[in-house]
Amino acid sequence: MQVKTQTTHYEDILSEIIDGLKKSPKRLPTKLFYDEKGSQLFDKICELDEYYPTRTELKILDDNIEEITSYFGDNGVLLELGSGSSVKIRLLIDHLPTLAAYVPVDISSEHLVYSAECLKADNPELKVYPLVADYTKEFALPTINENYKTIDAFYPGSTIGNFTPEKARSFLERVANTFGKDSGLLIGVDLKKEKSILDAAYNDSKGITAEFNLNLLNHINNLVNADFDVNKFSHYAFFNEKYGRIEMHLISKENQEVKIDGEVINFEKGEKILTEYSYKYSLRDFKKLVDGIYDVEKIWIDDNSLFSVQFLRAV
Ligand code: AVI
Repeated sequence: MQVKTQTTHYEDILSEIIDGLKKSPKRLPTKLFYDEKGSQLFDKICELDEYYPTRTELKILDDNIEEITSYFGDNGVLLELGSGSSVKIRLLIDHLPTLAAYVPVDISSEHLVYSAECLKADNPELKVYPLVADYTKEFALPTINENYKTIDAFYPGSTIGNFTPEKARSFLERVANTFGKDSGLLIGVDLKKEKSILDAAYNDSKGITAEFNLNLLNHINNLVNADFDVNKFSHYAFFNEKYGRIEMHLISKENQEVKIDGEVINFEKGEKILTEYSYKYSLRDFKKLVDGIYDVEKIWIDDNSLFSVQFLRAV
């Protein structure tokens, strides 16, 4: 199994970090949650009682898998954007008997390679083309040495919610253009709901989400020669009803300065760094978001209307 890597350059990451910290309010790139440790912590989040999205999406997929996979093309390539949970993709693969190739795309190479190898071990016939890439930017499909007729993508977990609506729309536009008219996109979209359920999902009692949020600083220390002291920051997350989004921040516990590749950044006690948005949609708002890019062909939701899985077709 050959792994293709489309690297992001050190200078680009460094300037993304420094530019974000020079903004007011300060912010850091959400994608930097996912080093090896961050990916493991995210896996743990997915198993938490309070974090309903993963198990709800999985149940929707499981309950409707025959119908869902009937929307995929025969002899197709299946691309997974952010190859997180192998459970969900295994479910799809098991119900796509004519699948020509599976292309998992992820920014975290260790996690990607490990999951791809496990999948391959259980499905020796499956053609797997792992691609290490930042799919939030322009990326090229790896060369696929199989005959295939269609390309469909899978974008689970409501990761689309981690973009602002404007950026989500331009991202989906790029995906639709890359894979072409009539390509399908099976996407998980988290729905608006009671604030207490949302607040609890991002402030779990075991503190795993806090650890995940703080680990971003460790990752940056390792990545770009920075000296963040993780103990001097705390986790803060809440549902902002006005904007329909979870906001995750790190709060500086004291006045402090942090050096990043020679550059000094000052923090005041109580100052926040925005690390993540997680937008929640109504079905109507999401349809509006993709209007003119994708047709919404079918929507599946759970009995409590917590989460939706939608099959979109590029127009
Ligand atoms: C990956 N993404 C969809 C998760 C979310 O719910 O926005 C990331 C996450 N952040 C905190 N908990 C989970």
